[in-house]
Amino acid sequence: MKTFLFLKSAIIVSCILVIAACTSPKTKINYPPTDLSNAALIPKPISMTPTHSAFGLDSTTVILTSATQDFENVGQFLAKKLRARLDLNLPVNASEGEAAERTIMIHQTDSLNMDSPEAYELHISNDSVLLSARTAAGAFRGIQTLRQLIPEQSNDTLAPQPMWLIPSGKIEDAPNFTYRGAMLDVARHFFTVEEVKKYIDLLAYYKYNVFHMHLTDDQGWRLEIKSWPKLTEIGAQTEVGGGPGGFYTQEEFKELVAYAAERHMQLIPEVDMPGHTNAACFAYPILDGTGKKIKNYTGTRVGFSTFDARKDTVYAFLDDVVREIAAISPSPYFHIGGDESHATKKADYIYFVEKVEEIVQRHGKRMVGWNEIAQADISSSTVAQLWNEPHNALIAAENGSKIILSPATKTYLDMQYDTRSKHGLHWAAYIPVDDAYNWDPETFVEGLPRESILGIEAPLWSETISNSAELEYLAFPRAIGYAELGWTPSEQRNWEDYKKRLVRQQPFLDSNKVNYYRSERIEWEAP
Ligand code: TNX
Repeated sequence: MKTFLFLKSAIIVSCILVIAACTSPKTKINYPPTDLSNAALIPKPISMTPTHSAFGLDSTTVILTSATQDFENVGQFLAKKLRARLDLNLPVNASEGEAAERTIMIHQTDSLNMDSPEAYELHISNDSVLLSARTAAGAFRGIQTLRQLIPEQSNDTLAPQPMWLIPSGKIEDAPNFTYRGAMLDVARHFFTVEEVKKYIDLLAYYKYNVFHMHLTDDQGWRLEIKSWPKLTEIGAQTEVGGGPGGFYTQEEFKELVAYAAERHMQLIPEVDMPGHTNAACFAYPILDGTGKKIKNYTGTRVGFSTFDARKDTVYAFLDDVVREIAAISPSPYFHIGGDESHATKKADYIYFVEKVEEIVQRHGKRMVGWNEIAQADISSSTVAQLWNEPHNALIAAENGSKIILSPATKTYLDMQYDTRSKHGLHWAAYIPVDDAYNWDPETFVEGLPRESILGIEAPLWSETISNSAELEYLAFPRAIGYAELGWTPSEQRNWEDYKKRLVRQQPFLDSNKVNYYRSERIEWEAP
């Protein structure tokens, strides 16, 4: 019986392949469904070996996984996405699965050619898809590749039910950088839990593994701190332009952490200090170091607020804040901001950063800070995030610290595309879609050794945006390019080739109602 079913499915797939090759294209460009090397994968995998046939994904397909819960969860995630997109209800690890004629097997193995924990291999043949990975994170990255390989249209010609042809062959893949992040500023404007989740989910599709939340700034404090309730009772009620603001309860924050973790992304919380602290000082004036009367702030200036770096109460406060957040944040990192503290004396700034590093470490976390923190005597486990000062990144690297690359002129998602952009700023640069892609993180900072680079991150500051549509206008399609800069080695990146693959993200972006910017430098197909 099993052999018969197998033969039947092989015959159906072969007939469909012949018909697919002969029928006239429904869309402008027809990509042969069986040529893996034509697949529009972003980020581009390290190696692809086509075998010029296809796996027919249909309602008889079953998903099987290694027995551990984390691998089973990856299978469930795939099933959930296929249900939503294709209306296919594929069972995961159902008992009758063993006898199925078409299987997607997600399997743990220690013998892969590449040693990154996020490495995976995909072997796609006529009757099976075998996804092998060392860890569930690797399997999860492989699942994204598989999702991207499923064509928009099913071939309904001969099979009794719709069938999606996935090109056969072998993919071996692993990331170039271990850290591939995106940051969202929820302080200048508040974004709801649902809006944040939507962004995280889109980033996961492109294999991001870090989501950094800029939780506090002059205009608002966005996370409940139980021991200092006025931070949100008072400090969360404002935002740029005078809107109502908002904050996340600790339960909601945990929900976001779990949502990211389900996508094998860590969520890094940032509490910006000693500058960018007007909202905190407005809630608790005792923290203030400017000596001025504090009012709430809904403008967009920077560099006017500071904690009092010489006051014990400030460190008692920070100990509570870091303790409460560390308790609900599984990420090994805690981001202390540290940027643009123009209202803090230099000696006070250095003293402050060193004291806060101790607090962060006492609560079991590694500190991350914007490049200014390299002025202090930071420990080598601390990470510096470059945004504007290569010399400070070099100092930090010499000291043994790892560097996250977020140069404002290349990676700032809040920079406008061009002079006609509806949202965004342009103090660092205009960043059109090709400029965002055409640079090399490994050589960007002269003299910075490759081994000092942890990875790249694209920050999205929210002075000019306040909802998902505006966020997506700035983030997409540029964030898709940063995904490839973080994952694919530079020798394998090429703008002309990338541009063609980017156009083919359109169905995914449209079906997910992503308000991407239709840059004229990309030949989008008519909607
Ligand atoms: C600089 S970059 C800032 C932010 C602003 C951003 C606007 C950095 C560490 N600080 O406070 O929102 O420019 O582009």
